[in-house]
Amino acid sequence: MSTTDPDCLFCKIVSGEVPAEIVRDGERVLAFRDINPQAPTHVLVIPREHHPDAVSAAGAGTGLVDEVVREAHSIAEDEGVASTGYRMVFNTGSGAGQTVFHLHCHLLGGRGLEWPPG
Ligand code: IU
Repeated sequence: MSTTDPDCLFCKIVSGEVPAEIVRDGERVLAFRDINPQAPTHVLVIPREHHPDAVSAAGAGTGLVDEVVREAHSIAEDEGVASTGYRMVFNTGSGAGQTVFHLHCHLLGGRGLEWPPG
């Protein structure tokens, strides 16, 4: 299976073809600030490999979802939002608002987060 998709926006961020404000540049995982932030901290954590969503990556048994979650928590600590609470969101499917079909975890924090979400 190919680990990149030439038409995928986040694969282009991984390759450097599309610019992003990188906050973590790991061996298997990359994190960058969302260009349309919904909270003072809004970081997207993605695997370098292309997987359309969290479920397909988990099904592949790569451990990447674990790694993404651990990285998001570590970034939350660095951003100073871990102690007050933060949200991780994996929009899955277009009906849930997924627009980029490359697994990504939205890390949101730094403001009050309501429940239920919109
Ligand atoms: P979604 O869960 O697939 O809707 O999230 C995609 C996110 O990617 C969304 O919050 C966009 O603002 C964000 N994004 C980005 O950070 N950089 C880009 O170049 C583009 C979208 I296009």
